[in-house]
Amino acid sequence: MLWTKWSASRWLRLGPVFAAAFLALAPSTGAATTPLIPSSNQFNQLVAIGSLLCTEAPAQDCVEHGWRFTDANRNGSLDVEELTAVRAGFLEWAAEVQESLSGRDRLILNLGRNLLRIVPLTPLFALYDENEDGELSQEELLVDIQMDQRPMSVILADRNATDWNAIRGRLGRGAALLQMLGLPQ
Ligand SMILES: [Ca+2]
Ligand SMILES: [Ca+2]
Repeated sequence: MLWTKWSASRWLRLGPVFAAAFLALAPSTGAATTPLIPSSNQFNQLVAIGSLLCTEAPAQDCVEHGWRFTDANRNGSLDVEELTAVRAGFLEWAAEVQESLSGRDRLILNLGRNLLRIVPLTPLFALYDENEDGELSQEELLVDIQMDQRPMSVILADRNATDWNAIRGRLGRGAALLQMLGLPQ
C-alpha cells in the first residue's frame, strides 16, 4: 500500500493547490465528453509522488503534477467536467483510505472530504475564472500564491507568499474547515 500515515498528514495539509483543483467541482453539466473518474490506484500514485514533489521539489513541479492528473483533455487548462471527475474519484479513494487510518490522520481525511462537500463549487470556479472563459489556467488558480523555487509546502506556510485571507474569502464557509486542517491562520 503506497498510502502511509506520513503521506496522509503531509499531503493533506497542502491545501488549495490540489484543493482548488478538487474543490472546484460542480454538478456535471452533461458534456458530451465526460472525463473518466480516476481510480483509487491512480490516486495512490498521485499522492505517493505528489507528497514528495510538493514537499521537496520546486513548487511548479507540484503544480504540474496535479495539473497533468486533472487536465484530462490535455488542453492546458481545467474545466468543470475535469474537476468534477477528479472530485468523484477523490471521494471514492478517500472513503477507502479512511478505513485504514486512525486518530488524527483519519480525522484530517474526513475533514477534507467534508470540505469538498460543503464548498459551493460553481461560484468558487467562477471566482477563480478571472477571464470567464470556463477554463482555469494555472495563473488564475495560483492568483493568491506567489510561486518561487521553494517547495509548495513551504510557500503555503509562508504568509508573505500565500495570501490566506484572500483564499479564505473565496472559500466562504469552507474556510473554517481549512483552519481545522491545520492551515495557517
Ligand atoms: Ca482541460
Ligand atoms: Ca479562465
